[in-house]
Amino acid sequence: MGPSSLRTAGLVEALVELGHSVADMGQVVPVPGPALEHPNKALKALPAIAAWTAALAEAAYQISADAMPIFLGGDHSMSAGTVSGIARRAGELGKPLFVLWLDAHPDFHTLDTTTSGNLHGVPLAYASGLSGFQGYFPKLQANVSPERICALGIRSVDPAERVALAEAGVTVHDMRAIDEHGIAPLLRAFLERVAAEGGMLHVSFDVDFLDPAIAPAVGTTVPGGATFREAHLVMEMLHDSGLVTSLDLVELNPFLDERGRTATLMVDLTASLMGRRIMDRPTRSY
Ligand code: HAR
Ligand code: MN
Ligand code: MN
Ligand code: MN
Repeated sequence: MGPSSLRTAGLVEALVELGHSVADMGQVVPVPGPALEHPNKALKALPAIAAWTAALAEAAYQISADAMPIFLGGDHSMSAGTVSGIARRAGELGKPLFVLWLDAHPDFHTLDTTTSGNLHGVPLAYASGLSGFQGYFPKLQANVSPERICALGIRSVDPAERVALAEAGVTVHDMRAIDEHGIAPLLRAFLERVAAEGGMLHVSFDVDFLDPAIAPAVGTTVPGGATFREAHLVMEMLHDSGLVTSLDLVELNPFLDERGRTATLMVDLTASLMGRRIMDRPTRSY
């Protein structure tokens, strides 16, 4: 339902109004695989997520040949597919891939360490090439180097994730760092690294990056998230950088929304990333 709600909130129209040519590719169709037994009995919907990962990785690889894909979700487990597919494309182009992970959570569990068994908690670890996915998720054709990942807005981390993030060398800017330094210098330093290496940049935007007061339509709200202005500033800086080559919009659950305000905000934030300026923003009542 998340993609439908982003469409209804006018995502395509907003991008067209900014002068972009947009093709709505519709729904990716996963091909279900066999049932999979895993020693971690908590894992939920493992065969379905593995099938989605394969289908989305292929779609991401194909579409990124000549367009900037925007992947609409849906559960954040979808980024196992999108990021790995984009990593394959980057490898073929000989460019380093960077990932900006905008989220309350780092989603850095392996199949062995997740205790909730919710596979939206694992995509970044899978796409980073961490072990423990072999035989269950599709074999990775390319991964993102963890030192090229910046997780921004983090405020809910499980103990196993904390250890794995440090070992892998992921840059984590939690909300305390944002409070203390401001979000702009943290993002700017990362963007300078991407530019210096001539990299591609995938942005994975989980709705729960935002404060629940402005974005209630997500199943895993965590207090103390990014404000309206922090989020728009991130998007505006990303636009000005000219570095973003692919985007995920994930975890939107319209059943939890209030009069579509979260969907509308996600569309407006995407418009900022794609070039809309404050002075051109439509008048809205919030
Ligand atoms: N770390 C917790 C778990 O694995 C919570 C994960 C929540 N993740 C998302 N996406 N909603 O960020 O269960
Ligand atoms: Mn989810
Ligand atoms: Mn997430
Ligand atoms: Mn999250």
